[in-house]
Amino acid sequence: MRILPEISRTFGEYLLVPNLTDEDCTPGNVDLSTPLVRHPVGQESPIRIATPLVSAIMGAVSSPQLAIALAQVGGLSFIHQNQPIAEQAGMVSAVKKHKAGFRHNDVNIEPTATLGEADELLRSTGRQVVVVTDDGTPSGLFLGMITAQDFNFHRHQIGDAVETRMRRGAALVTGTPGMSLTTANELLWDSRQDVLPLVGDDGRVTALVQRRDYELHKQFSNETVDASKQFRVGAGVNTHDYRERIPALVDAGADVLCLDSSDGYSVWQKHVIEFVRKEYGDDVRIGAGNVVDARGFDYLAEAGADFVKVGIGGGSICITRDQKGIGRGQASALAEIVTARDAYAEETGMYVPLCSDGGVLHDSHMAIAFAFGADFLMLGRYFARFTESPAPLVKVRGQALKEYWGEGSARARNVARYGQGSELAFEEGVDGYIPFAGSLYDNVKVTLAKLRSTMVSCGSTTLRRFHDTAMLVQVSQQTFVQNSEDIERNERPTVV
Ligand code: MZP
Repeated sequence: MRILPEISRTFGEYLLVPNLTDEDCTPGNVDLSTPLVRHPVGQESPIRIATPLVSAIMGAVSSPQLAIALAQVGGLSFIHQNQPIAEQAGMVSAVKKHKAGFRHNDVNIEPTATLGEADELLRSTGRQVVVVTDDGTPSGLFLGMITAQDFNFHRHQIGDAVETRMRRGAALVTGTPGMSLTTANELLWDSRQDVLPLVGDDGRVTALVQRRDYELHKQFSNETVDASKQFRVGAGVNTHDYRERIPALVDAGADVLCLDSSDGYSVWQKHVIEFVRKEYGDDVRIGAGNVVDARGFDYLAEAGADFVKVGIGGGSICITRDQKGIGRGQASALAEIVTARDAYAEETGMYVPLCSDGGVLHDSHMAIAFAFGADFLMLGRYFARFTESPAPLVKVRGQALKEYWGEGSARARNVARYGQGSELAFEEGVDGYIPFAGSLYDNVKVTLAKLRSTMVSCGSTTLRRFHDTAMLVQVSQQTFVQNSEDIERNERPTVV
């Protein structure tokens, strides 16, 4: 038996102390891009992502819809593996088949086409666009074209969208199905609604898109979309059926794989990585984990993992620490493994990125994780709250909630990740609710603004420099006590 000399610490126990902010250090200059997979020191990673956030390999989190929304803001999803191989591969190919961005050549609608015809055409292309009409049918009054995601969002927010006539902004734009697309575009434009007509190279109006989606596309498409104009998507794999699952996922177009395990310091993970190298060389990239100390990192890095995932027991739905007594505070685990990663890079010339998985309860924790040296973060609760997650949206006493359940819960029964042999003898996760937060785009935008602002205060415009120069301080036990006492005694101002 050995007792580590340090206390197991989590993100909430630290604060950042600002560094000098100079003229060049502005939010607009902050570059959040990060390497996703291993690369020789001094060279670019073959896969970089513009936004250092990936979605958890969980049934409540990573669906094709969420994967597309996350790719549109520069991040990446890992489609979960707790489902039959064909279904998972189908989800991967659904993301790959989705037309990345808004390429106007995809849908050639004549400006003289009627709204009814435009609607038909857009629907037939399978694009995520719906036309909302007064009476729920394409033949009724035209109110605007919106993405399916937003349609669902409004439905849940204000009840049935059709009945309430979709109050988007102050005024509804009404037209008739016989109205020409050009006129409808002009109407929408004049109404100052958040919708833009998209004009092709030849000056023809070819589609209506949301202003924010268009801006997003312009901002991120280069980073997110590889030469084939498809969005990137990852997929979880396990140590049981990998001989069949991995080829199916590769065929479906998965850009990167990740071993999905609560304890990745095992010979089984090494076997899977060996299988990938033997079958595909470096053409298929695979991350491994989860581990919480340098021994685990070294083992997986040496086995050839393309990135290593850190974290045991820190997930918001996780009860592994109570059930099995296993785990480590996320900050402590990360601190030790970041040192191991940098030592490994120095010794071998190979940089193996670290993914910090779980334990992010507030946006500020993301900044702390990056200050500790994480290359990117895997998030479950954060993404499950959004419109685009596959988790059901429910109303409880008037409050909109999303269901969120752990992979080790009785609901998910993810035996490959949590089982003992072929069964789940006990649960390691809970099945609960989290407040619904709206669209992924709106939330990620605010989160990234916070992160950029923190980095500017700390005098950094890249994640690497942020880590290299960050100064962290531990908060005292008294701070926690005082905070909760203040809240209990109502000594904090309340929002009115
Ligand atoms: P969080 O972002 O909700 O805090 O944590 C998400 C992470 O929790 C996942 O990426 C996964 O590593 C872990 N997880 C998923 N299911 C369970 C469970 O049932 C779990 N215990 O711990």
